[in-house]
Amino acid sequence: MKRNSFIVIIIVLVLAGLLGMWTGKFGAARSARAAAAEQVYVAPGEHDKYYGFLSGGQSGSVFVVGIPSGRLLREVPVFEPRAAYGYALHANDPQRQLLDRTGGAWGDTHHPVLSEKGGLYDGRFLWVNDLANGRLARIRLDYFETDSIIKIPNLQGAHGIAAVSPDTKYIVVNGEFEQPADGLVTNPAPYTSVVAFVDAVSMEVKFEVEVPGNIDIADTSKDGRHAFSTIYNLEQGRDMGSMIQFDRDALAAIDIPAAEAAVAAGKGRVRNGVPILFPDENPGVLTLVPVPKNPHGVNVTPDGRYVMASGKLSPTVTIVDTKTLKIVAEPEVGLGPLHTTFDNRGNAYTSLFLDSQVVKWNIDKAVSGAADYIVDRINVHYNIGHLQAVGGESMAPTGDYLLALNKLSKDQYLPVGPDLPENQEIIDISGEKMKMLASFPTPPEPHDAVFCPAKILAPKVKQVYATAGNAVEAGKESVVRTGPDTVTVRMSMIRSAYTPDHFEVREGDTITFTLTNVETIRDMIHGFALPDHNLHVALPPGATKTITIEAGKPGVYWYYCTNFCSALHLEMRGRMVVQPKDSTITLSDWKSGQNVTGPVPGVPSTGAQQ
Ligand code: RUQ
Ligand code: CUA
Ligand code: CA
Repeated sequence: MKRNSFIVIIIVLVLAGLLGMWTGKFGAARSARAAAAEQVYVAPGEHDKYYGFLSGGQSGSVFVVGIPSGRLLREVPVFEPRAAYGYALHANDPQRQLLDRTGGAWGDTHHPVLSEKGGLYDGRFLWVNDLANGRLARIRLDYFETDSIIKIPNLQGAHGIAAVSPDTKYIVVNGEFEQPADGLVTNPAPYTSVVAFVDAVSMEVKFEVEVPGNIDIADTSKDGRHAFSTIYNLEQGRDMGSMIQFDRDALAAIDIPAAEAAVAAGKGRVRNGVPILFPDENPGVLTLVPVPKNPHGVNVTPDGRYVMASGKLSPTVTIVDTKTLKIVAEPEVGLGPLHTTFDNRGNAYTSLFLDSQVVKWNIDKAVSGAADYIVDRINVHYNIGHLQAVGGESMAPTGDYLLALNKLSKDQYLPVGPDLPENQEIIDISGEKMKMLASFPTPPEPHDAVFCPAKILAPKVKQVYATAGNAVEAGKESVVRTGPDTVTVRMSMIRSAYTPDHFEVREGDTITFTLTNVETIRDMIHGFALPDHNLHVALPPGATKTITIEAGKPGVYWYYCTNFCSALHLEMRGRMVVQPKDSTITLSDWKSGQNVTGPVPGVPSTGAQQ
């Protein structure tokens, strides 16, 4: 009996011990998860600390996410039509025509770049490139709206872009795909590329500098002196095998004031309206620093002292002094280094594509030759391309969060077909060791990101559109026949009605709409969708849009509001009646209901449907 109870006590004690160990371990794991969750949790009604701008890659857009939550706040359409925003949808839309004229209604956006004042983000503009069609776009951040798109002449494959610090004098755009130096296909000489310097305000290409070989990624020194680019095909090869012959390619440094002086002195050879400077005719404009092998990312430290070229095919990062353009160190960091970003404590973070890691290393230690420059490594999922720490591209990194933009997500999300979402991971870099906090999926395919403090940008964002010169005023709407087969419709939209809510036209007519959302309250959007006319306009409060369409086949077409705006949203619709050409029915005025046209067929010379 005694012995039995002794055994029972032992068993109970052992079980209790095991349970304690198990709950302790589980509890620790759970509290680590809870702590990570806490760091990225933004409670309902609260706001993120930063705006994150992620390029949309082959989506042709820019994704705006909140950091640290990773919540998608907005997609800004740039090079592709987006029905939801009524953006560049209809063939007669000026924005659509601009896209068609400059290269097509799709794009491949890679590098979002923010405007700077004194080396700090000022929240005015964001630029993004279209690699595929050689374009540069600007988004004005008071409206989060694309306001300029240009095609860059004499250049193919607009890849790396950067704002010239500290005051965004130019946006530099690198042409990745080499071309015959004179632009003629008959020229058999080795192909070259150009770096284009685009005026950030006028969006004009001011000049270009020829670079022997190709140019990949861009950054600029913090003092406005140099534009840096990596060259991975110094061999000037025309196939992959010949692009990986040399042990060293180059970091190209363009002296901006020297280039400006040469252009001012008429040294540029003008092609397609842009002066091109050729380095052999303009010594001092271009310096090539030999760096190992097929380098990729190029990044200037926040203090402006160093520019770093990430090795890609070499496990090293090459650190170059921005004043002397001399290599000061070449630390090994891991396999497949692609891009580097920075915190505010003298550390660099390099993405390792092949190792699927972020490596943190100390810049001063690496430069001084100390053996212990590697501080930490963290696994990411998987095959990271860019990485970006908050403020890492400016002179004021914040050292709190880093975003890893991974190329593959494999097992990270529920399968949604053979094609998986891209995986973005938020890492806490505030401590000595990096801490994985959270991940979020995005559509394809963010290449790069940049972050702007909410306290800088949020106050600049407009609540409503400024009234355009051609805006329709409430009470002054009209339907006017301006010619035998042309009609203009000036229409206002407000909860929960269109004015006019019906009008008649004739088959064969061309109709020009001017639509104004006369709401004065932020977020009160009305849509205007017209069935079977490929027409959708979404108008934020105060906005006006003009669009011309063909009347189309005879019929009754209900235009309706696409944004759920009020309890009477479903009732917010109206009729466009298209009478057959040979109909004997007269058209009636939308206001009075009186017949105002002459006998049909034929149209009145004036005055119909005033
Ligand atoms: S670069 S592939 Cu941003 Cu790494 Cu375009
Ligand atoms: Cu207006 Cu729905
Ligand atoms: Ca090479």
